[in-house]
Parts: sequence; structure tokens; C-alpha cells
Amino acid sequence: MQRRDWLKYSAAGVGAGLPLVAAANEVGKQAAGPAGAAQGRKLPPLRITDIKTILTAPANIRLVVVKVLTSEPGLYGLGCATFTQRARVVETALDKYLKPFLIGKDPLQIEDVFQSSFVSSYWRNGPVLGNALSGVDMALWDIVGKRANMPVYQLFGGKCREAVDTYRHTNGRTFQEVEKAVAQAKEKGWRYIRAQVAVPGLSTYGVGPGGQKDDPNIPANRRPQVWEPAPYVRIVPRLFEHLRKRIGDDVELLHDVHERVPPILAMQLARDLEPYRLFFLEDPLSPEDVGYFEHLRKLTSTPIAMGELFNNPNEYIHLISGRLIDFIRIHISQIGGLTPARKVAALCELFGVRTAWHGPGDVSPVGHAANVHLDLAAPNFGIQEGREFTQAERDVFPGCPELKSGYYYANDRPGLGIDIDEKLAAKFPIQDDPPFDYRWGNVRRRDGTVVRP
Ligand code: GCO
Ligand code: MG
Repeated sequence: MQRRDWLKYSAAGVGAGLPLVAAANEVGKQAAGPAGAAQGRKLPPLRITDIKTILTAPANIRLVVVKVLTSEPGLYGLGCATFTQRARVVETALDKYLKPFLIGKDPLQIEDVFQSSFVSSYWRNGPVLGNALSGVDMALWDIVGKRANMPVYQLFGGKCREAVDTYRHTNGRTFQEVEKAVAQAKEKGWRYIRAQVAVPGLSTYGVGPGGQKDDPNIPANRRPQVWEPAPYVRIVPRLFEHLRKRIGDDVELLHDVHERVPPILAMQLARDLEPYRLFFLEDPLSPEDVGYFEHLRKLTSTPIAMGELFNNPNEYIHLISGRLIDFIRIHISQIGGLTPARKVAALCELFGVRTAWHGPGDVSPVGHAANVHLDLAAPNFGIQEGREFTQAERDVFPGCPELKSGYYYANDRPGLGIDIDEKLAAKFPIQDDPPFDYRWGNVRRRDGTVVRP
């Protein structure tokens, strides 16, 4: 049996467990079990030889991508480590800490590399180290897929569907503008559409400054993004009433509260939106207020999506096992990549929670590819946040998931099926001044009180 066949069978075994017995038998028939085959032909151990951190911004968004190189010439893997608000810190965590810890290790031992790296900082479960770990973790799944000559979704047990349904962002300063954007997205084939509207005079999430004029005389790091929750929770139900009247019922509508309102107002809003049958209402509460989910669940039947800010399993396990949310929205690089995300997907499956992984512009195309492989293989897939990649992004990352009529398609190539043009990536250096978008720390009430953005 050729080495690749042995790897193919053993990789399939790892992915789905049961076939391992068949794989072992198959190997056994030919060489006394997997060990037999290995013992029969001493394979040069595969080693991690380098870990490169690549920062690039082809769409003007700071992205962090990791390339893990191995002792087998030409065999490398890519992973997403994008924490766009702290990109340089993730770079340091990789270059100065994970790289020296992992050089020389076996990239095929994905779980061991994950567990040892995860505890190597002793303090753990944070966004910086989670993203750094994810860059390596996804790259190792990419390497194993390439070595096994299989797409990563095949290592996860194969396709449960041929394509991944996505949702599209729309927004506007007025109901009419939002209506037009939703109608256009529907026209283009999207079945799931997120709608956000500006609150006049206020800096509203998902609509850009829209309603508020920025005062250029105030330095950017101190420029307030004025926000008030009460007018927002009054305007949003009226928006969806307008959209249902004008657009109708044959489209799934979504909305992101983005944790910006006090919990009691979030509960009122979820109730007031019931007549408009949202596909989901996202982040009605902040991670700091997860204690309110029990109350929210008892109060409303509006489907709830939560989780792009989650880092620590203790933030979400009880929400899943308590059936307090309907969709998990985790930013998978934040929790460490594919290895932990697969487990979250499996846990969700057992409690009837569906996946809706975070997928806006500050997830790199490599991260989007990883999302798609998870989505294809998860029986409890719900929806995927989609993105129309710019031409520059597609040039820098050949093999981006293809978007057609609102569906993401994987390209079925081995591994994650995506690559990076490092020379071209270097032509889009990230911006370091300012080092991140200061608006995130400047959302304030009229009286100056800081608001969770
Ligand atoms: C979403 C998110 C994003 C985040 C952004 C932060 O649902 O896509 O809320 O828009 O705000 O990723 O950098
Ligand atoms: Mg969101």
C-alpha cells in the first residue's frame, strides 16, 4: 500500500472514528495494522521547520495569517489569526512565543500541538493567544489534508451539504435606503439578509457614522461616537414592520444588536420584533450579561444568536446546554481555531443549537475557508455570515471560497484549498498609525458614559 493510501485511510479514520476500524482492517490485511505499515516503511518524521506571520490588508482591514512550513519540501499550511484591533500583539505572540515552542514538533499531532500550546502560557482563554493558536491550528489541519490528499471537510466526516448558505449585510440611513438594499440583495439571490438602520444623529453599529457627523477638530483617539439606546430600540421594530410590508415574507431577515443596549431594553426589543419573524437577533446581550439569557428565553420566541466575542468555554457551555440560544456565532480564530470549533459544533448539535460562525471582513479569506469546511461537515449548520471578497483579496488569497447566489462553495482541493501570494500580500501593508480603529473605545452616551460597542 502506498504511503498516501495509508495516510488517506488513517486520516479518514481520525475524522469519523468508525472507518478507522475499516481502515485498520484494510491496512491490517496488507500490513498487520497501521503500525505494521509504518514499521514496514520507515517514514521520515514530519517536522515543523518554520512559522511565518503575515500581516496584510488587501481590503484595508488588518488581517493576520500564519504559514506553517514543514520538513517536507513544498508542504505547508495556512491559518487565520485575525484579531484586527490588536494585530501586532498577535504577531508577537506567534513570533516570540509559539514559534520557538513549536519548531521541530510533528505537525500531524494536531491535538497535542493544540493542548500543549494552549497551556504553555499558563494563563489562557484570551483573544490574543486564542488567535495566535488558531493561526497554527488551522494550518496543521491544512497540512494533514494536503498530506492525505483530501479537503479538510473530508477529515471532519465529509459533506452534509453541497454548498453553504450565507447571509448578506445591508444597511441604510432611512427605511427606504434599507428596503432598497434588501431588495437588491434578494435580487442577487440572497435568501438571508441582515438589515441595520441608522438612528438619526447617533453613531449606529453596522451603518458607519451614518447618523452622526464626526468633529475633525477632536483628535481621533478622543472623538466620541455618541450613542443612545432608547431611540434605537424604538426604531428597529418599525424598520422590520416596514421591510415585511414592502419586501414580504419570502426572505429571512436578521439583525445585530451588537450588545449596545441595557439588558431590559434588549428583552423589550426581542419581544417587539416577534411579529416580523426574524431568522435571528444577534448579540442582544454582552458576554458580561450572559446571566440575563434565562430571562430572555422565557420572555420571547425570537431566535437568538450569540458569541462573536466569546473566548472562554465557561462563557458559552451553559448557554448551549441550557438551550438558551439558537445559534452560536463564535469567531473561530478567537477560541483557537478548528480544533476547538469542531468540538463546539458537536456540543451544539447535541443541544439543538445551530452554527452561524462569525464571518465579516476582519476574518481573513483563510478564516472564511476554515468556516466553510466546518459548515459543510456539520449536521447542525445554521447559516454562515458571508462576504463578497474584493479582487485584491482574491489575488492575495487564491482559492477563496466562491460565492454564487448567496452560497459559498469549497473548491474540493486538498487541505483548506486556499493559498497566499506573499509578494502581493506585502504590497498591502497594514496601517500602524493609528494601530486600530479608535471608534471601538469611543462609543459614549450623550453624558459621556462609555458604552460597550
Ligand atoms: C458581525 C460583527 C462585526 C464586528 C467586527 C468587529 O456580526 O459581523 O458584529 O461587524 O463588529 O467584526 O471588528
Ligand atoms: Mg455581530
